Amino acid sequence: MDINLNRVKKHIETLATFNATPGNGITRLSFTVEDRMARDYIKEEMSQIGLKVWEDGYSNLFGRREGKDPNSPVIMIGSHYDSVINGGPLDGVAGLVSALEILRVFEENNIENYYPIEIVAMNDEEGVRFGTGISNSRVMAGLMDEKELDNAKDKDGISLRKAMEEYGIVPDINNAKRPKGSIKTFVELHIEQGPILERNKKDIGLVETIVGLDKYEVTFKGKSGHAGTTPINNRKDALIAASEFILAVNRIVRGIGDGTVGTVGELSLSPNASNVIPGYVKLSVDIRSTKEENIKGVYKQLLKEGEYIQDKRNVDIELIHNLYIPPVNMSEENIVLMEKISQKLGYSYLRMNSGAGHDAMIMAEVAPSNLIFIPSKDGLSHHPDEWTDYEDIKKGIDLMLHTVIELSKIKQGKV
Ligand code: HGY
Ligand code: MN
Ligand code: MN
Repeated sequence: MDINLNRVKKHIETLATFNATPGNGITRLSFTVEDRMARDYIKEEMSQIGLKVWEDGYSNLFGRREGKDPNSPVIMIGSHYDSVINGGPLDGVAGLVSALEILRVFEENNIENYYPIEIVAMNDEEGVRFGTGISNSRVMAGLMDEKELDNAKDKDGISLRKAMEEYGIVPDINNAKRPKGSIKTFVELHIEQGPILERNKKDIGLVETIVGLDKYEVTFKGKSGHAGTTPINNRKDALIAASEFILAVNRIVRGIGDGTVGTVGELSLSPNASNVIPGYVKLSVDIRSTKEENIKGVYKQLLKEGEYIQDKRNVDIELIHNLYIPPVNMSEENIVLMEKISQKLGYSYLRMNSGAGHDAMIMAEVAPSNLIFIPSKDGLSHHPDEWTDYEDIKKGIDLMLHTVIELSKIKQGKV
């Protein structure tokens, strides 16, 4: 029952070619031509494995291996294949190609599964294009409001709904919502995107908690004006106010401590001319912590800081919440199972938390969910040099294969 690493390599290398920035990392944003090319490739592979292939009302792509009991809840495996801008070839893709390989091995070895097994390929986990993210799993969990389809817009003002329609999908998020109890468990293999496994020389990370995530955008409305003739103490300089706010994010997060992190990753200003005082700035704030009170604490302090800077700089400041997901625990029962299997396979493992957000944190709302981490070289991710050695990917797939075999068996005595 061997994993075919050449197949896995081929998938990873081929998917990397569906890329808007060849030569500068991977850029494959949601509902773009690169997304379409990757999706067609994944569909083809699913059909070749003999899976039933379909898309739901939100464009989630599924490949189903029927179970002995087709009406029982499904074991769902998979990940996302969209990327950040100039990212790496494995974020999300490693989990998706692992799922494809696992069902290929099931097929080749005619492994029996009582519960149906579904691969899900998701294309809007990162949220880079529309600013929210993990939307595929939020729709399945019934956690996406219809309004988001029209409110979420990309930098050209194209709404999520319009982009989906141009992509060939008439969105129907009710159709995509999975009935309670219809998913038995969700398991996702993912690169760690951090240095812990490599530093501790461990093969596998068994995630216990995924950090909570708070994403908001902040706008600064000042007044543009002539850079030469406007006296320095008579300005409403939006960029000065934004700069003080950005430093405050870092100071407040450090003050909260406890592993809390905060990032301002996006910033746009207008009119963006060297001889004009910036009249408008918009920036993103991304706060993460394993403790909800830390995330809320940062938000509370930033609201106060915004009021202070607003008065001091005479610039209107507004914080607009885009997305909030509380910290979530993975299934302990499945972690214990994976510990046993790792021991049997002779793979070293570490229980750990995830500082990155994943679809598994949403799927945990509807079913026991788990994340299997594999090491990231130099802990690097969201970067062109993101990498995991194929031997390490193989160990992760091996663990996941045996875990899915166990999970898809009917428990003795239960029919
Ligand atoms: O942002 C994250 O944590 C994930 O990579 N989307
Ligand atoms: Mn990811
Ligand atoms: Mn990512």
